[in-house]
Amino acid sequence: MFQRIDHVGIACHNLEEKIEFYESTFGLVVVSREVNEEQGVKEAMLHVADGEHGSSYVQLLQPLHPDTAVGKYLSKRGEGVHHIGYGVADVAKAMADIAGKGVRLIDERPRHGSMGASIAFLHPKDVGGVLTELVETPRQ
Ligand code: V0V
Ligand code: CO
Repeated sequence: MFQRIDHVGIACHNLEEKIEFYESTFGLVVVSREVNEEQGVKEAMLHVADGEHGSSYVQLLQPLHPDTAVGKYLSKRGEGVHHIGYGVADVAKAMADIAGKGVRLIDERPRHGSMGASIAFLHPKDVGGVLTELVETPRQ
């Protein structure tokens, strides 16, 4: 069902500082920056690797407001890994298949994600405490 790890989402207080850290420490390169009002985040994608089934990234996330998914996470748990995004060929099909196995979907329909992707989240309480995102990248 999963083709690759598309990205690891990391919550932070200061996006610019974290980008600078990842660039200078690991040599990663920012390939996209977006504000996503619906998700309540300002985010940057840093390219890690390319593979047969697509690319993988680190996604740095700064909340737009305290009362957002990432804002609440930061106040409860502090900075760190927030979610894992898996690449899928067909997000709607993956959502239906996974829901059929009894895992709660946070999203009833796919949402707009970074770099034109269609995304959907699975509830962390049904995935062993891991917020899990399905990512369908746009066709080239
Ligand atoms: C919350 N919980 C988590 C969690 N966030 N557990 C693991 N990982 C996380 N990231 C736990 C939290 O500790 C609570 O457990 C429980 O879930 C309820 O949390 P809450 O603080 O009361 O918050 P809720 O219920 O209002 O919201 C939690 C959910 C929310 C997961 C439903 O964060 C959500 O809808 N997330 C999906 C959207 C999102 O994260 N967007 C930002 C990334 P206890 O304390 O009760 O045990 S946007 C993105 O990735 C984009 C755009 C992209 O990739 O392109
Ligand atoms: Co994400």
